[in-house]
Amino acid sequence: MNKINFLTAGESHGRALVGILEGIPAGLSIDEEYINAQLSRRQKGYGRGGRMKIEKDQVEILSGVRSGKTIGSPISLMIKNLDWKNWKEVMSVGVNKSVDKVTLPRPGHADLAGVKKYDFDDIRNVIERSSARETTMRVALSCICRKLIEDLGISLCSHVTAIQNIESSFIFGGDDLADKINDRADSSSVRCLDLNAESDMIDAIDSARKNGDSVGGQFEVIATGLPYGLGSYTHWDRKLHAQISSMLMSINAMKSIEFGNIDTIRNQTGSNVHDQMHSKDGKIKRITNNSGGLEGGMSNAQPLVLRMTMKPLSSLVKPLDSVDIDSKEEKKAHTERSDSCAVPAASIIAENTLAFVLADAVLDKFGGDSMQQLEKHYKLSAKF
Ligand code: EPS
Repeated sequence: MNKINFLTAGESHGRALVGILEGIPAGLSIDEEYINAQLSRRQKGYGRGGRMKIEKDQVEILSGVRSGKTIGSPISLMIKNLDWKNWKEVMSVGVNKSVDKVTLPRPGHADLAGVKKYDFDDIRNVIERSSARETTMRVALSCICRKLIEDLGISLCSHVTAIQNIESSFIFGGDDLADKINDRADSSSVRCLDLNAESDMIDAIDSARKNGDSVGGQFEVIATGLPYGLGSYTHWDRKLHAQISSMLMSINAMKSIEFGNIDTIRNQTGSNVHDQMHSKDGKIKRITNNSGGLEGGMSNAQPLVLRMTMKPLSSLVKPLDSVDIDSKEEKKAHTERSDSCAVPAASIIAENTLAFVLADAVLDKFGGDSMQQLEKHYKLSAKF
C-alpha cells in the first residue's frame, strides 16, 4: 500500500481545481510561495496558448498545515480558475439547455472513446476533465512531496531534449548539479540547454503555430542525491521504475518513458552497457551511469535519469477529419483553444510528480510520523 495518496478534482473551465494529499509526516515546513514557484514554471514555455495569459495559478492551502508546518492530517489545496468567469454559463452546475453541444471529436484526444464510455451526447463533458489543466493541481500537491525529499538532500531537475525532430546535444554528466541544470533550463523559453538547437526548436514551434498545427518532443528528468534501495526487486509492484512509469505515463499526451542511456542499452553488448564498479575511499563507485540510477527495480545511489516522449497536442487550430457523433456526417473536428507546443510545461509536470513516487518510496523504506523521526531514520540508515 502506498504511504502517500492523493486525489484531484476540477474541470478545466470550472470554478477551481482542488486536491487532497494524505500520508505526509507532521513537521514538514511548507508555504504557498514554494508551491506557487513551481506552478509558475508549469505555466511557461514557448508555444503555450491563450489560456496561460488568463491564468496566474496561485494555490490556497485549506487544511493540513498550521503555523508553516504540516500537522499529519490530510492536506487540501485549491487553485481558482480565473477563466471560469468566461465559462459560467457553459459550466453551470444547474441545468442549462441553451448551451451548444460539442459533437465533433478531435482525433488523438479522449473525445470519441470518452463519449462512448460515459454515454454522453456532448463532448464538452470529456474535454473538461481530460484537459491537461488537471496537471496544475498534480504539480501543486507534488510540491509538498518535493519539499519532503529536498529536506533529505534529494534534488530534481529537467530539461527539454527534443522538439519535433530537433535534438539537444546536451548530455547530463553525473556531477552536474540539479539546481544549475534547472537554472539554465528555466532561462530558455523551450527549456533547452543547447543554444543552437534552441533557436531551431523555436522556429519549429512558430511554423506549427502558423499552420494551425502542433509539435511534440522529448524531455529528460533527473533526480540526484538518492540513497541505495528505494523500491524493491521482491515484487512486480514494488519496482521503482514500474512505480515511476505508472505515475509519469499518466501525464497527458505522454507516449513513452525510458530509463538510462537507451541508445547504448539498445545498440551495445552487455559488457559495454553495464556500469562497472570500482573501489574509492572505501566506497563502491561507478564511472558510467547507463542504467540511469536503477538496478533490479531499486535506486543504486547514482543519479536517476529518465526520458519521456510527448505527442503533438491533438487540439488543432486547423482541424482534422472527423464524424459528427449525432448526425454521423463527415466534418472537420471541433476546434478548441490550445497550445502549439507544451513540451517545456510537461517537463516541469514530470519533474514535480516524480517527487510523489520518490517521497512514497522514502517513507516506505525509512518511515516516520514526523519529519524529526524520518530525518533521524534517514541519517542512521541511508546508504550512499
Ligand atoms: C492547460 C489548460 C488548457 C490548455 C492546455 C493546458 O486550457 P484551455 O483548454 O482553456 O486552453 O491550454 O490543455 C491542452 C492542451 C489539452 O490538450 O488539454 C494548462 O493549464 O496547462
